[in-house]
Amino acid sequence: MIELSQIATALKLKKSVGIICHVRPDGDTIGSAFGLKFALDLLGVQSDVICSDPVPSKFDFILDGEKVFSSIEKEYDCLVAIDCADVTRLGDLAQEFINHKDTIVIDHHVSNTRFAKTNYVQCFAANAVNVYFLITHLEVEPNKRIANALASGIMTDTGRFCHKDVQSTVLVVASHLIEKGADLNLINKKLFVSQSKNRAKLFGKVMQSLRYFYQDKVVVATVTQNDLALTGAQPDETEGFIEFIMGIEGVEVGACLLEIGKNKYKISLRSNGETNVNAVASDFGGGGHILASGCQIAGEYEEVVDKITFSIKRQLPDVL
Ligand SMILES: [Mn+2]
Repeated sequence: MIELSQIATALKLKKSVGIICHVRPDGDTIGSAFGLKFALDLLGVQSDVICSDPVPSKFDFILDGEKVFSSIEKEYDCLVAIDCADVTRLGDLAQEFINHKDTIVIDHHVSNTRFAKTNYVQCFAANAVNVYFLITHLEVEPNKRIANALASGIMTDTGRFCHKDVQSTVLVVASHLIEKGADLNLINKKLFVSQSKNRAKLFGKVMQSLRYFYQDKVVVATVTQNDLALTGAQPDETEGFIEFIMGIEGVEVGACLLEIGKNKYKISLRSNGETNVNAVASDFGGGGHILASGCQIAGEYEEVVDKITFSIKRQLPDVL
């Protein structure tokens, strides 16, 4: 595999870099992308962050006055895909990425398909850790905005340092980011604690209609278009629902079904440790990590629930 130092050397020679986030952006893709952008700023390399989906306003403090472009509006020397396991994660930007002469992937997903010309994939709990090491090779001292961006990525993908896959290296990096001015208390408030009234209303509604399967080891939460309309909540406000249901006693696997169109569901999957949900997501063309992954399934609601729970059952140890 290519070394991060080689990627750093190549990036330093670019005049302009387009940094691409994945669709339905989360704190790790946005934090990693801006961490890299702010570092390139310090080197005088022009860069833009691009995402084909809208970026929720809760990430504004990471952007620190900068903007996210929704399309590729100019010729970049190089395109870098950040936190994207496969090319479909780039949404509407996928084709332009494939056609570009110089492309780099910086990612941490075990399921990464190596879809760029240069691919760097290292399975730290958050991709922001990979970007931190890349910045080290760029020989840039992280400033406060870099520190906050990368720490936001780490806090997001580690579940605030609590996921099972959090390596000690991740905390060493986080510690260095605190030294450089990362404000974990602020990040926690902005990304995890603050919510709209509508989101609180949706949360209550969804938690009242959980469904249990296979000796209650599997729990399914459902968010319909109707739930969103009734409560006024936005689809991206369902973040955190899956983590909540994983705390229910006896639950081994959780699935959160979000209706994203007629007979079309986006499914988030979590495992408490024994079950490989990356394998479940792979059954439907999705992927991610062993303990956290996602996919999309088209079909009538009951049919989708049946498909996903059956696939989970095949991965569950000791279910009759
Ligand atoms: Mn990530």
